[in-house]
Amino acid sequence: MATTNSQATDDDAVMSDVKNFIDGQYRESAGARTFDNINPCTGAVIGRVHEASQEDVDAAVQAARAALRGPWGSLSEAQRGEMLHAVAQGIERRFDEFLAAECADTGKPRSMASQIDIPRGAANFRVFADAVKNISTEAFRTATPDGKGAFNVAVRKPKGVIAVISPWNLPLLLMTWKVGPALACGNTVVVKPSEETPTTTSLLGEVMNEVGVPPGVFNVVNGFGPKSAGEFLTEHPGVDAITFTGETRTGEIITQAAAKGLRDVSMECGGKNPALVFADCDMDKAIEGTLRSAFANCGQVCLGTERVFVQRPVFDEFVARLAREAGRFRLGVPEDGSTDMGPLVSHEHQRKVLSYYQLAVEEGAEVILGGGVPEMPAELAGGAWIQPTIWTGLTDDARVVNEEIFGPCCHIRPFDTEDEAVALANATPYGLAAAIWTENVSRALRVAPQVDSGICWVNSWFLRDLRTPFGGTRQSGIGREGGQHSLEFYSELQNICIKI
Ligand code: NAD
Ligand code: 6OD
Repeated sequence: MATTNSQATDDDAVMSDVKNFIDGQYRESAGARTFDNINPCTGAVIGRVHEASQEDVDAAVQAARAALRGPWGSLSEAQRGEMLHAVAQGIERRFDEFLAAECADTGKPRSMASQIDIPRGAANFRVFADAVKNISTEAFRTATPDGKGAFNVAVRKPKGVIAVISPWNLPLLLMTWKVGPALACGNTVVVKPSEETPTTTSLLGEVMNEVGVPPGVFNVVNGFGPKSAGEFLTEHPGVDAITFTGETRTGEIITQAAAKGLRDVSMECGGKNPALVFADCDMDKAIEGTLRSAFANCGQVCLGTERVFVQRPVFDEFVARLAREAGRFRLGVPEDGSTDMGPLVSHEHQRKVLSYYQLAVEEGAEVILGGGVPEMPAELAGGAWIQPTIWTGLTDDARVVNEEIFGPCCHIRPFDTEDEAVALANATPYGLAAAIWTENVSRALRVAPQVDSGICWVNSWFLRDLRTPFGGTRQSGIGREGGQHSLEFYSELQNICIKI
């Protein structure tokens, strides 16, 4: 057992050796199983990951349970808050390591990870460490028959051991988005990061140790979903609540697991998000915003736009400009400062996205841009590269305009009236995010509440304030996180009634 993740050498190449982090110690898998960590830019093996067995998951849950009763449980909110501020500083101190690990696992441009992923990893601890100090609970003075009365005071307590199941698209950001508030509320956590991108979650264990977070408060088990660490953890009776980010289908399976023992769930799932571009928009802003919302992170953002509806008078101009700008994207490796877009996360995901590119053609799309695999230099030929792609001309019932693809692509369709735009936006079983582009404030105020989504941006996209409610309607999820909503999910209210 070790307190740091070590490096394994293989044929003289230095590779990362990503272990489970249990009770403050890095541990190899009790089942001695490992799997490869692949760099999506090249297809090369860059490390090995120790796959947690049932025994490892049991040990992690047990450590988390014991830590609830240990020194962690006796800290005040302010003391926990100080420690979480120290965790944020620890991430910043080791910024370059987190950045390199995140880029190696995902292939995303450094420019993006250094401005969004890693800073948000730190901010997710700071914001909730402070928020927990500022949330009040209710109190009531109650009449009683003897005339003396009673006081009712609600107190907030940790929920217990929280299982955090996180995806691969924004690994550190989305994992800490849950771990930050969970720890701020006094819980302990067992995290199962995505098998595709385990490194930054594992590295966070070192920071926890460096700043003195007690052993067992933060645990990491690596592995896959079904019949692996994900299932072992979500089925574990020692887990009190489950917070999940990932595909809707996985969310359904985990919700069923959580039903055993009536454990609470927070589900942040998929989307098929619309953008509504009105003729009265600022076209430069709408183009710039849609370029980001459709193609940032190679289209692998749950909030991303895959359905664009453009009012007919500006439809041709919008399509031409978006295609011209997206056609200029430079695909490349994270370290190259001129890279606009990296690869998809894996060959498996590339196969899925390419199957939709093929389907779009079969369903009768006009391919305005892309539609296949780009030519890359020989040293990148093994990577999961994909072209940014734009379609028009599909019917409203086409699978490509109804199913989440999670790639750098969008379908653009014209509309005439506001009512038609709202109906089109809502014609989906999902309800995560939407963007409206208009310079008419009255229109924005009229349309936004009619769109069935957890978040609706007007003249912006992915503009985040961590105090605001975040989550989706319908198949995009259950519950809200962010600000006091996170604190509500990660804590239990107890009413104490005191008879005078
Ligand atoms: P995924 O559902 O395949 O995997 C997410 C996590 O769940 C991984 O850690 C995986 O190992 C684990 N998992 C899979 N099957 C499991 C099982 N049976 N039991 C327990 N754990 C299991 O999702 P992904 O491919 O990693 O991420 C992409 C998806 O996530 C997209 O659908 C995207 O829209 C969604 N997403 C949603 C949000 C949001 O905030 N709503 C944010 C990011 C991503
Ligand atoms: O910004 C966030 O807090 C958040 N949960 C973003 C989700 C992005 C989805 O890919």
